[in-house]
Amino acid sequence: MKNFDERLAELVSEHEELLARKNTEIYGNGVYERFANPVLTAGHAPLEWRYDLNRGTNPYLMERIGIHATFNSGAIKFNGRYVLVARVEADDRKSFFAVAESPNGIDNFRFWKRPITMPEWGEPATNVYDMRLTRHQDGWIYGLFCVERKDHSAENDLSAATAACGIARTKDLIHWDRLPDLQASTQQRNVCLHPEFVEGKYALYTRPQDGFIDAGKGGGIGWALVDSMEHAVITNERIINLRQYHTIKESKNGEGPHPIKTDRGWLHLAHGVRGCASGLRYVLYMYMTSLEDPSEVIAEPSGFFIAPEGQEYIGDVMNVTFSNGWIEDPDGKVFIYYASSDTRLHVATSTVERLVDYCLNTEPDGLRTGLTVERINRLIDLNEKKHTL
Ligand code: M1P
Repeated sequence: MKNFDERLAELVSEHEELLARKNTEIYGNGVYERFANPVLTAGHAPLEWRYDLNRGTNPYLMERIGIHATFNSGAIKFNGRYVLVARVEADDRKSFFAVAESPNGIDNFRFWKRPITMPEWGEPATNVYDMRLTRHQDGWIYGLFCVERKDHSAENDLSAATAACGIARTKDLIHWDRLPDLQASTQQRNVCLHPEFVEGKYALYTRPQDGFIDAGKGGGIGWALVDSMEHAVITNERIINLRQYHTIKESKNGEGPHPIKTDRGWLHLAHGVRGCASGLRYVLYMYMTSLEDPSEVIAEPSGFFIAPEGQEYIGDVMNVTFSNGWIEDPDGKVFIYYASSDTRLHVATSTVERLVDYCLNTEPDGLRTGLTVERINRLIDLNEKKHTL
């Protein structure tokens, strides 16, 4: 075994090499580009979070706190930097939030010194995760996230839990004011705050669910207007983006980050889930809503936008792509942060113009195989005409 000093020097240099690693574009399908390396991995967690670096108390330089995943991250441009609020998960299965920033959005992400100390509200959470960040018209940056607690009505079922939407707000991403959890008649996960007031109220994308895992009767992505974020109560909720049989969102779906405003409508990124022999498969899809009424769907391309590829299939929870963060630059470039298999975070890049083209010019799901073949034939006909021109 190497001595303390040799091992420490090696750890520090390997860590720095990982953090400084350049990312390169590897694939483009016209809609977006994918990159060679994940932007955040468990290995990005600072050594000070994991090791007691003191020779006297840790002579073997053992890892004292294991971090095994950094994934589903909220994202925001903050002080000119690309900033993520990542879900970091320790080996004990508890996830927490931590801020990482990069100068260019595609590599060199580094965590801030300490994870976020999120104040508790009500019964302390067993787990918190998947923060959606919204810089709201009211001047605050809001973080909405899932709060998991033990389901006390089922004491003998050790996996029974409840999901609620936690709400906090900040100006600096360090100090957070915790507000009361969203009051709703169902469990809620994947709740996201729209950035503008609608009819003078705060607008929420919701995901009502019957149980902790099952969306059940909860038919899809919901929409609710609330008077205040200091006491957010859902009194009226309607489903605006439905789950449907034999689609990529047959079992569940959920809003990703808050939508991006364009001159053709609001661009939405969401995840869809279906069941198959290997379990649940999570993919990303897009849809657009109207500028006049952000709850009215005006376009939804068929199928998935991003699905796991290669190493992305493998991880703590297999066959999952999930996103709760993207950043739009002033020049229209979009950085889409998506996680794979609840293990690591990647980036894909596109532009507002291309994403609008994708949404408005990709046909919706015809919901039966014959229509898919018809669509392909129409495209072949179009291409034949082009060759005879
Ligand atoms: O494990 C896949 C995802 O499962 C949940 O998403 P949903 O509520 O739509 O099922 C979340 O726990 C998410 O964090 C996780 O990535």
